[in-house]
Amino acid sequence: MDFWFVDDRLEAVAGKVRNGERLGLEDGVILFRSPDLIGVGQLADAVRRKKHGDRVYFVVNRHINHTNICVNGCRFCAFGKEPGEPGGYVMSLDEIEARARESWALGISEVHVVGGLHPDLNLDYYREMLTRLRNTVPGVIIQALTAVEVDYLAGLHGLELEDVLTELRAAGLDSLPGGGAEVFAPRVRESVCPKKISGARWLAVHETAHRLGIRTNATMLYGHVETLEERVEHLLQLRELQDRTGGFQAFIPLAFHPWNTALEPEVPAGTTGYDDLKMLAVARLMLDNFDHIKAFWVMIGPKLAQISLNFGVNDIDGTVVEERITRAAGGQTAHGLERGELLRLIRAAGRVPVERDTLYNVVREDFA
Ligand code: V47
Repeated sequence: MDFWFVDDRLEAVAGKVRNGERLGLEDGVILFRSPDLIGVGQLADAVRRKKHGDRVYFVVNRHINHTNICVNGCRFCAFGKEPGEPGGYVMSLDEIEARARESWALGISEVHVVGGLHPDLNLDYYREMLTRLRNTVPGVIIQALTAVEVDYLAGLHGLELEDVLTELRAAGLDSLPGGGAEVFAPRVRESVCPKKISGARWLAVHETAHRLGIRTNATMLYGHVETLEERVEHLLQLRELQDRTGGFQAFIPLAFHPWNTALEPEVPAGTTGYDDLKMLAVARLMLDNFDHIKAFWVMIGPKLAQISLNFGVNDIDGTVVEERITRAAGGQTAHGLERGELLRLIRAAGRVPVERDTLYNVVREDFA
């Protein structure tokens, strides 16, 4: 593996990458601090190519954000509304079913359901939601409820995490999305989401899911008050859990959108393209035991998501449709992308598109 660096400090990290040695905290910080974006990208791309060759995954999916009512009041979130606050909504189960049915015609293989912590929505509501989705779109994988929502249901009913997850799975849940991880460092959580479960609890929910055979994703919300060291520590904690369970499928960095949030005065601007690519590349290098690094085009734009295919990324998520969290915080990207557009982006990067389901089973790869 030949690399060409502008920043000589990358040589030591490159030596480890060449030998397949694990990177540590210091390496991660060197990578983040280096101005040599192309150098870091070369390293990440080499790792990506070894794992996936030319294949780039995407999914035909739809998001459903069933309620924005939330008792957590996270300062980075423009989507959530306090109970009783104007603008709060809850979708009826009929509405949720209708949304899933409408997308069924487009050939979705995944529905992704995430919402706020609504004090009146209990396990019965979620059981019925999942059962109705399972019956409405049979065969479609249901990726629903973040660790934060699972923990909330456990608290509401005085149940163990294992019991809640077992009930949800029996009703139709296949996989947990990666939301709610934010940045694990207690200092950061205290500042941006003081009411949210701790990083340790988020990891415990995922560990329990993995033990039950439920595959999950992991995220990190970056570009607000966190330090580069805190970003790397977050990645190391994910890597450590993955060493023990192997239950994570993909890591997805989420680019903070400050608009309309309580953090906007403190963090008035969004992430830069440079930081977005660096974040994805460093994740690819640190998370050596994760199969997939996914660029969420809704947050970084389809063009940068396409470029990120040269920076360690092997998955550009999906058609998405109707994701409301980013839009509430000022996101300007389209409401969804067609399958044909995802194919075009991947092919124009010289790669081979592979349509997958949530669990990375191949749905289709023989595109004309
Ligand atoms: O948990 C909230 C984040 C997450 C903002 O698992 C924000 O495949 C940016 O987790 N700016 C929900 N981000 C979305 C999510 C997700 C998305 C795509 C794929 C997957 C997956 C998971 O969005 C929240 C929070 O971390 N978020 N507010 C904001 N202002």
